[in-house]
Amino acid sequence: TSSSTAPVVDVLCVGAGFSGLYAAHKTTEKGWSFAGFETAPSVGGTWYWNTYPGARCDVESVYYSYSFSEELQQEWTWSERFAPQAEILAYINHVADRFDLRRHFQFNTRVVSATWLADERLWEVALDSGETRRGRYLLAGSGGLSTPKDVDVPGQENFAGLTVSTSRWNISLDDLAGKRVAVIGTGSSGVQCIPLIAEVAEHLTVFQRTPNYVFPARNAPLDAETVEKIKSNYPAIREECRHSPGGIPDRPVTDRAFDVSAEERHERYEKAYERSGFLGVGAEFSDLLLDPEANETAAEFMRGKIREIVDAPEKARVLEPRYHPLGAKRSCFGTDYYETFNRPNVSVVSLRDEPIETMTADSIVTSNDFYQVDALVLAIGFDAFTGPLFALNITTPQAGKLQDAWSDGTRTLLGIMTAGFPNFFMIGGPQSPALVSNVIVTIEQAVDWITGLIDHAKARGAEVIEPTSEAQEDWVTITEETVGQTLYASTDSWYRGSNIAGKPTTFMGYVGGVGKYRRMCAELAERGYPGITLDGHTPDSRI
Ligand code: NA7
Repeated sequence: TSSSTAPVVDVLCVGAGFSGLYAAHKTTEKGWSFAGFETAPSVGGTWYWNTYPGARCDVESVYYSYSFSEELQQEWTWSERFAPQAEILAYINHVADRFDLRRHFQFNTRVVSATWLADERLWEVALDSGETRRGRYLLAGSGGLSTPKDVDVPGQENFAGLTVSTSRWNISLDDLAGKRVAVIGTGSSGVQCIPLIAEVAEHLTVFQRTPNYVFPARNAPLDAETVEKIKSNYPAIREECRHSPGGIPDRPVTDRAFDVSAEERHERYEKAYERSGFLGVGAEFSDLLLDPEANETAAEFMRGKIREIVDAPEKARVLEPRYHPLGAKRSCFGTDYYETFNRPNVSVVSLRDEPIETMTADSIVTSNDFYQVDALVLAIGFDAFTGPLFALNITTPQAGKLQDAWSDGTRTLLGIMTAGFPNFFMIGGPQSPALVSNVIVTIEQAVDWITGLIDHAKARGAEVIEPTSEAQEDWVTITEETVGQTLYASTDSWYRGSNIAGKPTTFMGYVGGVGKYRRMCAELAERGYPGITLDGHTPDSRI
């Protein structure tokens, strides 16, 4: 079963999404050999799979795109402020063709395990085809939101009607036409597909567990003038993104919610609501994610909007978010989301009031009632960050399996490396800024930094790169102290792993900002990479 004839490569890489493609480009340009593996038949990663109606990015496309090539950013023109999934996928395909990257990947191929061969100082990946491949470095470009959460809706296996998951959408919207449809889940995916399903379904029942804050996306076509303005200034805009908190041009605020009068606060929220996006209501004051009372002013503003939009007071009551602070769990951006609940064919069931007890062949049974449905749409989220990594069964002789090393919580250095797993690098991994930023900025930075570190090691004739456990503890402390000051730390969400039963709760991101993170990474490089051993040696075990 082994392909011992296949050459040993420099870089083995999992995934042909934004991460894997840039890694392939960057490393092969350096002349390193590269072998990538992708489960899907083609490139795109999360944008390959998430084809549900209404799927689009809620980071503006002019920022949510690669910055490594000036030619690329000049020749590609985005059509909308927030590009739909199909356009983002077309862009990724364009990049793959333009830089001739497909030839570096084996598609329809899943990595089933990755094992560090300590004597040979090589990684060996086993593929679902039965083949194995060996390489010096293992890169995980497997994504943060790529492993769908297991279905945990009681009795779902009894349901005999059409069932589809947003993250593996394989039907057309027409297949839901004239049907009684149930959507379970009201995170970003549910919020994006609900208004479109409502237009075709005979009846749509939304089963909502936790109402979230849904801001108007304010999507619109991009006019030629805006595009021209951005393109003529792209390098500077990209530079601003790289040094910003969130990977998008910043709108710095220094004043706190109670620094201004109630009237002024309201006016500012109104303007922010018009602007929307990640620099909208949730970013209007500097303390909204720090002070629960400050946050409550923004939360109550949003509840007011919902009461204004939704005609039926009972529906509005159910839709009003009240179980978590605004922004502490991923905010959603919708188009006609709350308006959709004014349609006569749309109803909402609060699972907080009446939990699902079971399902039958054609109904959902709650503690109070039963709802007859023909089709079930699951928008229940992902096993974020660690799900895709653990699926790789990454093992070393000294540390065992990654899932065992992290059984009490995720531990990384910079979200890029982890002790006990030499020559293993994560692109946009847990405890990097990927979680709460424009992920493309973090992906490019991570690949550039990783290749810089490998260059440094090669220049010294070192083959094995590994963080010390002391340095890793330093980073874990930094990420925990940074998040500990915020309302993220006390809110249950997929950010912390609390959407998966039994998953240890560790916050999955560094929330100090991409700019600050970039500086810290650069500084480590300038200092000769303290905290990282090269063939067992390091200038300092701490960062
Ligand atoms: P999310 O944001 O994790 O949302 C999942 C939704 O599904 C959320 O409303 C959950 O309610 C709900 N859910 C999950 N399991 C159940 C069960 N068993 N019963 C009822 N409701 C359930 O995933 P998305 O795909 O929408 O978005 C993921 C990210 O993609 C998003 O944040 C962006 O970064 C892009 P809960 O809140 O847990 O009560």
